Amino acid sequence: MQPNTRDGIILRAISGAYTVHSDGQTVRCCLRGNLRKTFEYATNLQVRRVIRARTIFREDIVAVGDRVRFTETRHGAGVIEEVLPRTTRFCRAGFRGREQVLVCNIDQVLVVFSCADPKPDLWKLDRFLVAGEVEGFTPIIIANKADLVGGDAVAELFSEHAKAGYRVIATSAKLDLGLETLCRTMQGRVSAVVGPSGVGKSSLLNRVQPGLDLRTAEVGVLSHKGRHTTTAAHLIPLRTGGWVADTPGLRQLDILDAAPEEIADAFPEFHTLEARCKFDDCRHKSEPNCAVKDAVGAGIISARRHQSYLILSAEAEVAEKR
Ligand SMILES: Nc1nc2c(ncn2[C@@H]2O[C@H](COP(=O)(O)OP(=O)(O)OP(=O)(O)O)[C@@H](O)[C@H]2O)c(=O)[nH]1
Ligand SMILES: [Mg+2]
Ligand SMILES: [Zn+2]
Repeated sequence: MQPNTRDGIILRAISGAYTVHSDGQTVRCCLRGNLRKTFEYATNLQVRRVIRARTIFREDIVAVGDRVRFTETRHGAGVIEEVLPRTTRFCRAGFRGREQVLVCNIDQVLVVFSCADPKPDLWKLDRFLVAGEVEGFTPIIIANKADLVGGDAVAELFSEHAKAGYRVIATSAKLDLGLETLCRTMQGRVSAVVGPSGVGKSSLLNRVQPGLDLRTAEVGVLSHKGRHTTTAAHLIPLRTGGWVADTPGLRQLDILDAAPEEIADAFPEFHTLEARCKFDDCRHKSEPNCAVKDAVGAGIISARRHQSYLILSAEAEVAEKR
């Protein structure tokens, strides 16, 4: 490593300008030009000679959460020289179906939905959970705005998901409910906070870490929809240790289609049953002696979750043929 080269973590990445956190300090960085290129080298020569260079037209060569190596050019400014390999990621569907890394190198995904205002759309919640599961996470559900409905109603709203094995934490950013549990869950870990717009993601983080002053806005009076107040993902160092990424509210279209074979694996309540289906490649649709469908019939698996699985599988099959 060169003497003035340092390691850091990307807090923000906006149109080619990167905020890097290193040793408690933030440094504004740009990207070394050759990181935007792929090179082909001559194979028949002893010296390494570039025979072709291509520019990569991808926005996320560097994404929030990336570990990078940079050179400080002057105080508070630098150039990113190297992006270290990513371990995990959470993506959104980008322009023309291409995926965009929203945040990477995370340990856990917290999916925030509100109990009311906007009313929770459980079908959409399933999409978020599948998006997390296909990246290898078991998301934790944060049921925010619990103050608007009361304790029993919160449990009732998310009961299917609790039964499927998901951990559900009820919170209220308004009345400071469940915030200690949320803090403990985030402590020492790298978390991505995702969910639709207006559910209170930024509000929760403002309560968890006073002084953050993240922008928040009321949901539309008539539409009951969020206003997409947070516009870009960014990573925040937590005083209690760990990091958390606030992200923009995702619409249904922003959530990536999973591959058809990934969908069943993304429904944890199917896992132990699948081995008991008659056919090894059972899709739990119309096959005879399907243990998953039997469990639906017996009320062990929620019929709505099974329906959600069928919808997402059908969509994945269509997407794969495109
Ligand atoms: N009653 C109630 N209102 C809340 C709670 N949490 C957030 N809100 C309100 O919900 C609105 C939306 O909150 P935000 O924090 O901006 O929501 P967000 O999820 O960050 O939204 P985007 O940035 O658009 O994705 C604001 O008016 C908040 O005051 C809560 O626990 N209870
Ligand atoms: Mg926000
Ligand atoms: Zn089956």
